[in-house]
Amino acid sequence: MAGARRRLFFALWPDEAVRARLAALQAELPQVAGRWVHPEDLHITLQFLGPVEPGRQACIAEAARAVRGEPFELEIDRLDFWPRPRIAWAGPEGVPPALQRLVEQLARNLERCGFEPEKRPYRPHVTLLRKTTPAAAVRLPEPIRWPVDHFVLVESRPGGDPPHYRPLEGWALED
Ligand code: 2AM
Repeated sequence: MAGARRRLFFALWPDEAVRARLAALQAELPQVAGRWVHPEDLHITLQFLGPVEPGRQACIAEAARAVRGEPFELEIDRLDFWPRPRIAWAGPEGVPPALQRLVEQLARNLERCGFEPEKRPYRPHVTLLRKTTPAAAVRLPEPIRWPVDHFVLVESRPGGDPPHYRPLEGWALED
């Protein structure tokens, strides 16, 4: 039997301290309308894979294992809104070079498993609120420092009660 497909994506997963600060930011958001992302679901997507057949998962794990990365720090200093997905998000003003290299390596390695690389420029962000109303961007007075030393493969299980995302496996970023 083929088995069920799982909806997967690669992500940066915050530690408890960073998660608490991101959740505190949700509480301070000026937008009131919308659907909050559950604090345990807060993350930064590296690459979205979509529904994946069980037979492709070994290739995906190998693509992650082959990444040669390095630890880096993210400075979450911007709160912004995108009108088309209608989300409020927090993220870094720019993309740290080590993060850009990580995303590019992962995309290149995943091509061997049949995943098309994303054509749009990579915009790291933590979605805080969905289906929300327009709001102006603000710079956070106290940026959130997020030390990144690993990345994870996450399963998305929409429907039912949150949390919807579950990390399945992680890989260290080593010097
Ligand atoms: P979002 O937070 O900006 O909505 C799991 O669904 C994660 O993958 C979310 O972080 C979501 O981004 C992202 N995602 C969902 N569908 C996507 C798609 N088609 N392309 C790229 N990223 C997607």
